[in-house]
Amino acid sequence: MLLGTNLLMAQTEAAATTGGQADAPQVDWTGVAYYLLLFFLVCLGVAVIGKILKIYDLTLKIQGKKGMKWNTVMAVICLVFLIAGLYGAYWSFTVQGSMTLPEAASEHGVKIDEMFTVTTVLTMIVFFITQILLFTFLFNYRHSDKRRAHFLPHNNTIEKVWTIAPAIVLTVLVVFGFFTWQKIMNTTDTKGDINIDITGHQFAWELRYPGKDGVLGPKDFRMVSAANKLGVNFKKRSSFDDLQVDTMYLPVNKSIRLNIQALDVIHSVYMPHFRVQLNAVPGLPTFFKFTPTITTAQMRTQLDDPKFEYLVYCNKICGGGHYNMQKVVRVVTEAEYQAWLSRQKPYLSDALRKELHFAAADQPKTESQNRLALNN
Ligand SMILES: [Cu+2]
Repeated sequence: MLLGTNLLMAQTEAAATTGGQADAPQVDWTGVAYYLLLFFLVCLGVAVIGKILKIYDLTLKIQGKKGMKWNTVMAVICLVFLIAGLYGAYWSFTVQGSMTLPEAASEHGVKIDEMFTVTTVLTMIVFFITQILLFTFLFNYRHSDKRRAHFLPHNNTIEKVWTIAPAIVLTVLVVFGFFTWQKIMNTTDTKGDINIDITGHQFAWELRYPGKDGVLGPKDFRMVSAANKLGVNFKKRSSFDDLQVDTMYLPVNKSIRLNIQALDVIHSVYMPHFRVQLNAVPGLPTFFKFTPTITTAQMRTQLDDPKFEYLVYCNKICGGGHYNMQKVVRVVTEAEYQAWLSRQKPYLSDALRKELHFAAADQPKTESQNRLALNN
């Protein structure tokens, strides 16, 4: 299921960037089956070796000799497990680690990455210390006839240490996270340089930009119709020049305020490169402010990938076509942004004009022309 979703995501990504070329990657099911078979084969091998050792042990006992030292066998297996596990951790860091996101392309993203790095480093230190101690203790203190176990019913010092140490570390992490979140969601300055409306519905994002007045017209859910998908209220003049756009263009180093809404179910605005994610909940307008710092062109050279695009995804499984909810986000210079903006079409389309009887002003003119024509 997960592999299937990844495949579809990859396909749409490829379609979005290359214009739907038929060279979409495919899941290598023979590969999955191969590794599954290999796993069962290894299990079978271990079981066979175990049985052989058991038979060897029994023959030794029949011959009146001392049996095998099973505790030593288990202790060695523990050591092997430790080394294989540590190598596995190293492998996943180098292989999966190289698949992580590139440098954060927004101001607050750097702070989020710092937090993530600190948490990862701390948990990794604890992981390596505890795993090494656990398995070497199992090996060192395996059963021996020469040694007697020491019974320790209770020790207050140990109890204090393993309660207080994690409590301090977790408090530091939580407080660090709290202050970072406060900085990101700073609500004293709620206005961005540019206000953008992003509305989720099954299964797409709709984008609305303010026109020349820089103000987005208000919306009213009772005005939602086929032509007025977002329910923009055209009783207000600020709605008239609003623009309907397909790609989210953002000027670099400008603060962007995303007004997030949903029309049907819960969606989630997800822009991983900018470290942005916030739910889009029907009836609960929210917003997220961020400042993009790296243009698409700069990121393309940084990653050495001429086809790279920032994307906005939906990060809630909102229905059957959820994977398809994505749009290209392009971070450009101010001049490029203005040039692009001047080419965008108004939200108030001809169909919408007709529906709202906006053509009323033109209508009599045409009628009178018709009459004139008839008279002639
Ligand atoms: Cu969605």
